[in-house]
Amino acid sequence: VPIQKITLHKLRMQMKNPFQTSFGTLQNKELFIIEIEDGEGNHGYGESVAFTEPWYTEETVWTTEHMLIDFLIPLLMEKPINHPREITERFSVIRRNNMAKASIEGAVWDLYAKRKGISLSEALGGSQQTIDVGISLGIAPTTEELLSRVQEKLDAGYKRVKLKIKPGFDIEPLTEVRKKFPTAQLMADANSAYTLDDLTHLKRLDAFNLMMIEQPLGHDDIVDHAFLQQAIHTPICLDESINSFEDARKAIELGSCKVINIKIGRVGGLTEAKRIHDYCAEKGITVWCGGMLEAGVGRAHNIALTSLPNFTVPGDTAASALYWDQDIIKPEVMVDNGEITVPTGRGIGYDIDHEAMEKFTIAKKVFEF
Ligand code: OSB
Ligand code: MG
Repeated sequence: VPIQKITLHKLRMQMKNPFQTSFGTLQNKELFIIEIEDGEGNHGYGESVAFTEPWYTEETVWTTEHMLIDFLIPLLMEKPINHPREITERFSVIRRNNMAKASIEGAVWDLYAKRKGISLSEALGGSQQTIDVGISLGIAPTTEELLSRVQEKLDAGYKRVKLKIKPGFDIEPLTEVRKKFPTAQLMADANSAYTLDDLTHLKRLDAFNLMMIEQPLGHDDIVDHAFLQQAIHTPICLDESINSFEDARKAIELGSCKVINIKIGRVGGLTEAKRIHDYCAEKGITVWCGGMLEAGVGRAHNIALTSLPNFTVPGDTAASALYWDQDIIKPEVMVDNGEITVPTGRGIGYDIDHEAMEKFTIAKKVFEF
């Protein structure tokens, strides 16, 4: 894969609705679109997913920029690569910084697929032509407000509703939502808001017939989660705790979860994400694709990944219009009756809306080779 030019487009985009989790509220998103050109007219695109503050993982927009400029771009350019799957190993001399790694790895995968004239889905080995879509709802100001948001999303066809919970916003909203929607596919995500001291409290969540509870305990824990999984019936899904294939293998071996939320950025790229997917298929562990409130390029990568056969549970990658007044891809991501049609065009299968991208760009850096 020849690389002649790399452009880092730094964007600032305002979210349509502030997104509240157990650790804070997100209103503005800053991100990098990484554009890689082969000098033969092909452009590959990747998106960075770290937030401006390190509350989800330790990475930020700033550390992403530092890693890309000072380490990852020089490493990528050190010697040629024949296939994007070689990048994971090339980058392994850099500890962690998975979101920075994934942002540029994704751009190379897109470029690779475009050069071959195939879709990113096909390049990854995807087999699903349509994927099921769920929605992640932030913590709402009131239970009434939450109920109306759930109603709206179920009416729109979303196949699964995930509610963000935290101590003080859990039993009551879950009781009300379950009462009003007795058969809805429902789950909860705590983003590490509890500890084993809350064991009795967490056992009460079994009453709500949830598909799973996501990351109830420590962001870096797999031991306490294994204990908790023994004590509750609701399947545990790990998000923050799984940052690599090795993390997944160990969590599965310990019995820390029955489900894994795979995020491309969190695990360091598409190659590692696929490896976890394949391993989970072998071990009978359910996987689904999480979201990081992405703009269109990141959304497109999630869709391509989700086309792999073991993504059997609706993911968090919803329609562009739920997040943005204007997205940076054409067409934007559309959800029809709770499904997204996996694009069949070259690479990510969506065109960049250059005008929109320019509008949101706050800085740009170009590297020519
Ligand atoms: O824990 O999955 C999470 C958003 C930001 C940070 C972490 C998470 C989330 C979501 C929303 O749940 C995912 C999305 O809609 O893109
Ligand atoms: Mg989560």
